[in-house]
Amino acid sequence: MRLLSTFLLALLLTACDQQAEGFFIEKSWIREAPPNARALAGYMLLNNNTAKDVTLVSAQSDDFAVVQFHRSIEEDGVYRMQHYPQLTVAAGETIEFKPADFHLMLMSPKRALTLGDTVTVQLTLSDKTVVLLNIPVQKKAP
Ligand SMILES: [Cu+2]
Repeated sequence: MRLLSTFLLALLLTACDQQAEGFFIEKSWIREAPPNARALAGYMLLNNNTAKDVTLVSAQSDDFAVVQFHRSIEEDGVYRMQHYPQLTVAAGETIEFKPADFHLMLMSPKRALTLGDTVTVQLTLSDKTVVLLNIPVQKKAP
């Protein structure tokens, strides 16, 4: 029994290792906004478990006119948003997009998006790799 448990644990660890390899994005969500909102915010966790920096050079979606990388910065109690034309996730690092911090700024929606809808966002990396995300519209983080 002990041997079996060890074996299962080893299998489990192997599975986790495989899942954690490379560059991957998880926990993505778009915050639900009123129907007349001119912009929505998207959040996610970018994991770079590779030995090389990964740079995002663009984002786009058929559901929005423009998608940008932004970061909310507080200065003297006032939040403003900084636009990042591109964003680098250093080797071995993670960047968390979360409220009041980095976010995907999804501007000028082309359709009304409500709770439970899914938005496809295409991220392009500097090496031309395209990452497709299907991001759910939710009230809060998954
Ligand atoms: Cu923004």
